[in-house]
Amino acid sequence: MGKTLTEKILDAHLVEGELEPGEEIGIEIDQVLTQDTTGTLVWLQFEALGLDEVQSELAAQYCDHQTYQFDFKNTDDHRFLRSAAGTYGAYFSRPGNGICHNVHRENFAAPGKTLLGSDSHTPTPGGIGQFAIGSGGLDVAVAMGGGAYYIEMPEVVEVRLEGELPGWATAKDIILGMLRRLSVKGGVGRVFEYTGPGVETLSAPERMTITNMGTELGATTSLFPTDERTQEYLERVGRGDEFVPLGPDEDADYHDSVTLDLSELEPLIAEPSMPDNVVPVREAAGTEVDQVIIGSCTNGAYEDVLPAAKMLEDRTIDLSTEMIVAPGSKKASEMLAREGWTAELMAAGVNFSESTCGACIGIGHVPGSDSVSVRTFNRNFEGRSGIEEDNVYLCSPEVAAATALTGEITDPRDLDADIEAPGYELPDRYEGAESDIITPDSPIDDGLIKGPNIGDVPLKEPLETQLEGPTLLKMGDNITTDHIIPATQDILMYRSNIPKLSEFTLSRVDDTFADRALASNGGFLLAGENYGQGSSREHAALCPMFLGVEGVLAQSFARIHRANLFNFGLLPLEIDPETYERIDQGDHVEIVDDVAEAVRSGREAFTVRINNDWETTGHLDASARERDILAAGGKLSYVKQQHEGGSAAPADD
Ligand code: MIC
Ligand code: SF4
Repeated sequence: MGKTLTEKILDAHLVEGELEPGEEIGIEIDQVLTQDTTGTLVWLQFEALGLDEVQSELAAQYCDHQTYQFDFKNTDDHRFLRSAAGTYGAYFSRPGNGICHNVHRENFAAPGKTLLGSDSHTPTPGGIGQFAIGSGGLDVAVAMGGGAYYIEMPEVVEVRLEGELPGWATAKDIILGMLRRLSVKGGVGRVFEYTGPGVETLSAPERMTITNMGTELGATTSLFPTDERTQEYLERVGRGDEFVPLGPDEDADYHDSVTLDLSELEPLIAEPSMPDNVVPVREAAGTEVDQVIIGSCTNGAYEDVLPAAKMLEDRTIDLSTEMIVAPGSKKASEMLAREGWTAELMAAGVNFSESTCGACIGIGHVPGSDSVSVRTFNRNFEGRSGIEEDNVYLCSPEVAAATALTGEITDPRDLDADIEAPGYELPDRYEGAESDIITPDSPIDDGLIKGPNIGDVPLKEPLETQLEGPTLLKMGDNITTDHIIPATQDILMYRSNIPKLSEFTLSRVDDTFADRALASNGGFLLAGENYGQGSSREHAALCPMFLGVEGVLAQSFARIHRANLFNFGLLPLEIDPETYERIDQGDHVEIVDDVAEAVRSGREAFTVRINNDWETTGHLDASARERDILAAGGKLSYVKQQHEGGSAAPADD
């Protein structure tokens, strides 16, 4: 039986385990990326591990999330990151140079290589055949130190693309169509491999819109084969020599297969407040819109802004609607400016932002109260835009531009006949100043520069024998990391100061949580399905740990967050729906038996006693390595122990 492309790349990087779905495998990581809001912990952990030089082929540090530097703490973080990149040997992309995924794909992403990034949209270059995965920062620190990355071997699912996109349908509609079909849980434990005749109809950047937003399906990653379209892209970014032909065997054995006929697609839109709340645009048409934004790592590239610019050329946007364009990279900004498109957009009434994540996480351009915002982003989780009861819709740049023209959600097919579908066009060459990437050998920094807000990473004691405490909070399904540790400006500046950041833990669900958790000296979180979906931010595990939370009982966990819980020594137990229903907030939870011993010995079923009254079972689905990490009180302690035990490379190696 032939191999999938996933199996081929993983096979070439395998250092431990077998490529059997569900089995834990260790893979070698060629490239790592990190960004400003997760990167500070990455480097603090790299330092705490006693490592002194980047060991992976390439490491890149981006400053993209909080580039407005509203507070000196953000600026200090950026200076610290530059000093860390300089000290340890990573590339440094200066604040404002663009979103990590956009800058990485332009400069470093390479087919056939593995990439690990402390950002959940790291899978973006899957569109050019790179096996790219998002993870918590500690896993990135270890991989950067030369250690393997461990994951459960995912099921590989074929997504067969037939036909060709009609007129106004775009790559964004392909991934929105997938979300409509499969939901935000549809990709958990899976890799989506795109195949079929429809693949060659899509350019590399279009493919990267799809792989970027595969994260919203919960997928481990998404992957396209490479072909002339990949080569064309690599040549235009000036790295044609990095092209490698890659694809699955003809008789590859997929776990499952989904077929999507591109010719049947139409413009789609995700309604508030979940990326899978997708309907055809025509069903939402007519809704009045206050704000339109084109940008983000999904649809902020040069090729994404261009169609909107063409649609708005010599026209003006609706007077009651504001429109902002935030190009994904400074190079895209520069190219749009040099070609005159920035001026066209400005003349149409559009405002430009620097290249940043910004509005995607509620930093700038926060929607007004009781207003509607239409964005080309990938996430519209409630409150993520910076206002609690927001109404954020997600769509393609074409739908966004049509909407800005009319002031209401508009299917571009209903625009005046003189506005034609602009199509999708790559520049002949991606050209711009190169001065915003500082190379590892640059003599700028040697030695870490820490401002007063940059603290240490707290460590947890080894797992105790007795675990008991109250159910501190009962939550529903699909709780996101934006609920656990929001990313808005007021909070984001504390990403390097865990004691302070912890005060905001779960504040969007219950603002008394942090105080109650600290006062209770231990306790548990209770949640429904897909707990911790969304971002890779390890703060969502680290802060509850700092507040004394000992474990999470949930019906299921999102992949990256589950790994982060192990990494910070929190016990993740799966419970069934009846148990979830029966336990109330405040109920006393006791894990019966010697927990540390049971974890170490491989026990899967744990007896959980509630209120000293009734018992149920919680399941721990964990590899031997994950159990050791948990028992040690988290991965930092575990790796240090191993390191002290004589291993030269970081422990996981
Ligand atoms: C996001 O899109 O939620 C973020 C902000 O990029 C996060 C990273 C973070 O929390 O810093 C992610 O996707 O991992
Ligand atoms: Fe930035 Fe938004 Fe992309 Fe996250 S999803 S990397 S916040 S643009």
